[in-house]
Amino acid sequence: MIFQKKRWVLKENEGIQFSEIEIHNLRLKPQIVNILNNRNIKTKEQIEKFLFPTIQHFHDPYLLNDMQKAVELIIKTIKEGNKILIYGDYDCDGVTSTYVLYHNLLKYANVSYFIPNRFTDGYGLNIEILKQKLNDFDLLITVDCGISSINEVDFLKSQDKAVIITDHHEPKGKIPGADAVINPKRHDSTYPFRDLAGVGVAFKLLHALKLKGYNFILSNYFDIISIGTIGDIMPLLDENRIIAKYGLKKLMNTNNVGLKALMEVAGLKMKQELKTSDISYIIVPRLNAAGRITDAKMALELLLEEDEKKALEIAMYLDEENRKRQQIEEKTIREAQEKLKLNKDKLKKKIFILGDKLWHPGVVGIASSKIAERFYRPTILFTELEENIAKASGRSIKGFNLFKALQDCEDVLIKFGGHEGAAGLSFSLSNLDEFENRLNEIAQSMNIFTFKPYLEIDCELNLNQIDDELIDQLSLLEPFGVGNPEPTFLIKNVIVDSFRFLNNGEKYYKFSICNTNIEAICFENTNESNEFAMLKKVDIVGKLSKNIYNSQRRNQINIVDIRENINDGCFKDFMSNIMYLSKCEKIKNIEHIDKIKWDNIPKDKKSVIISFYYDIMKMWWGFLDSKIKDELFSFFNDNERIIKHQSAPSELFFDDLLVTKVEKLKQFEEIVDIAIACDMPSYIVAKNQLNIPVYYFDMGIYMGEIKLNREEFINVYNGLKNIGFIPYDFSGINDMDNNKKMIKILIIAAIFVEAGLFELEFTYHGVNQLKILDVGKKVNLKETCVHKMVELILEMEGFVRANKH
Ligand SMILES: [Mn+2]
Repeated sequence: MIFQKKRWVLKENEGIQFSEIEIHNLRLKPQIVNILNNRNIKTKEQIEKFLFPTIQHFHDPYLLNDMQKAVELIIKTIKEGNKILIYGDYDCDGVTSTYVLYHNLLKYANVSYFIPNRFTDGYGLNIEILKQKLNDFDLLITVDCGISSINEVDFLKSQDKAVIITDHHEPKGKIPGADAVINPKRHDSTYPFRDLAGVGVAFKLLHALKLKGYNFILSNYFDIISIGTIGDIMPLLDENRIIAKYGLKKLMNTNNVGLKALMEVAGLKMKQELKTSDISYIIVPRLNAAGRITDAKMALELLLEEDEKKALEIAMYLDEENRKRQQIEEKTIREAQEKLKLNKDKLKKKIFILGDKLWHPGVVGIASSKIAERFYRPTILFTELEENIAKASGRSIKGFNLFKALQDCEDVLIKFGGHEGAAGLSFSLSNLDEFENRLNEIAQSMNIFTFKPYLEIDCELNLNQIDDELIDQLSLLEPFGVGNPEPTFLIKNVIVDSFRFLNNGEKYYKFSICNTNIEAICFENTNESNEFAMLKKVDIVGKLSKNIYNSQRRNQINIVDIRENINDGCFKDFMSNIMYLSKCEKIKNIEHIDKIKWDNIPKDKKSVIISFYYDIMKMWWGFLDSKIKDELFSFFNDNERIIKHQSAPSELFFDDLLVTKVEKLKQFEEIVDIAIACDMPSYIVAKNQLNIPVYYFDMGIYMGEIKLNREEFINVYNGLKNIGFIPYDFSGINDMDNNKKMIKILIIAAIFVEAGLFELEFTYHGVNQLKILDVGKKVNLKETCVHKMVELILEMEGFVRANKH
């Protein structure tokens, strides 16, 4: 059975019926209105602003604190012919910020720039550098840095320098004593939007100057500004959405010679249309590469270069640096994963902190983001540049504010800074354990679901609601990115037609959807190819797009997650469980069943929970409010443990695993400490398979209440033979409880199958007879393995129940 990989969370709009809204002569479909509503875009005015952003929607730059002071100071400096130094940063945001401010001021001012070297100068203002450059400037303007440089600014003031800080990093209490501090995240800020990138703040400063009469053609820079904004993973909302929308358009025919060269080298030149992902996965890594490996100045030089031939050379150099970066990064990720696998204790932690002397400080940031994504854990990777000092970079998951957590650990850190989702820090290695414990304590106090990967779904659709108009209207929500993800839809009860794998090595797949012109395609690797190839009916979470081939349009669902429709798969698994069980050996010493209660389950141990009946009961009792689910999960929820189903990937980082297809049990032996069987069949399987402690947890689910009797065998046999179908509420079985009835029917049917009497199909409603087989001789059903195993289970359960108290 194919299970979903993540928890599916449908954004709820309970009871709200969305109707069409007409804007700009366009009748917006109710699903679009629903999605916008989910994203807090509710009124007609908000919707119009969102779908049709224009530069008129930019906020007044003078709403930023200190903007007036900063502008006056710059005008004064220019008038007096004094020198300006722009102090930037080595990442993409820092480089683009520096470029945009420098390139515009160049027309009016005596201006120079400085991009620090990540390895020799470090992030932010550096006093040694400032000392060296004292004669080169009268006014220093920071971009994308400076908000924590209190001492450095004090030093500059003591040297009679004017200082303007422009930054977007979180201020830590006191802000520097500069002449002006422009940062939308200032605690006293009343600016309507706080998520500008460093380059966005630099743009606001230029905008403010423009309003004072400087002739900057800022629309020419939207491509560069959008690159910095997307590169710094800022949410594409409000002003950032305007920047990204115009930036992507501008990028198609940029006037920047260097950028043009870079796009050519990276293979973007041929594209008909550019997406946010082209910026984040193709352009940004190349602009960042030099700063990660050697020196970011080359990235800035590329943007400043006006000669096509030279620009191409720099672009090729950056492309090569990017390749090097990729190799170093992949090696780091591999090694970090090795460390996790070798250290089970680390693996069980909510927060990962890993380090290695040999790791490259330029890639620990991206490597940590990959580990965070793969394991769904906030991750900090560090390297050791100076003796005993860890230089680290961390990335978080949604809902865990890394910056705040670091703030709570401030006393064991040397330096830290950043945002909710990403941070840079350094600490003494002697504080490593203390730091790790403190961070994990913070994590332990949080809701367990914070650490459980989930998939947010915008809206549920019927297949017949997927049409050209809906897909075309969706494109109005672009550009997608952080803060405005591409909408995902839940589509249930999809009948799979002509399933095929697309290539051999990587198991991408594709199928048509029965009775529609829609195709579903998945670019995620799947390991369980056999199970996939047999898919019949599925529920899908996916994104919608159109595919035009030979001027023929076909609508497409890009699968994000998929599960086999519970109706079919669980019967298959239950039958395979019974068959598997019947081949297990008897347990010799049944007097020694190790019973365990929830209270006694060791909290520091990772466990595998085995439930023979789970899926089938879940189906029968309903998917969400099943009794068994509540019981099974109550302990784990109460104790903030996390359960993951056997079929989801990266089981390594879950505290507890749930296995319902018992033949798969063995493969988890390596990564868990104990096994907890929730029923007797599971106990027998676990005892047969595992070399770790196996406990029996009595959930009160007994096969013993399902006493098989001769009359019922005959009733089922005759039903299958004469009518060809046995419904699960079959009156030929005397039990009142429908669950027990169903399990009884399934077991009897399994015995018939083993005895070779019928070919059967197990469906949602009951058992279907496909073929009556000719056995030729009288069979003794009691001699079948299934029957013997049932007898054994009854015996063992009887023993357990007799000794219950
Ligand atoms: Mn930045």
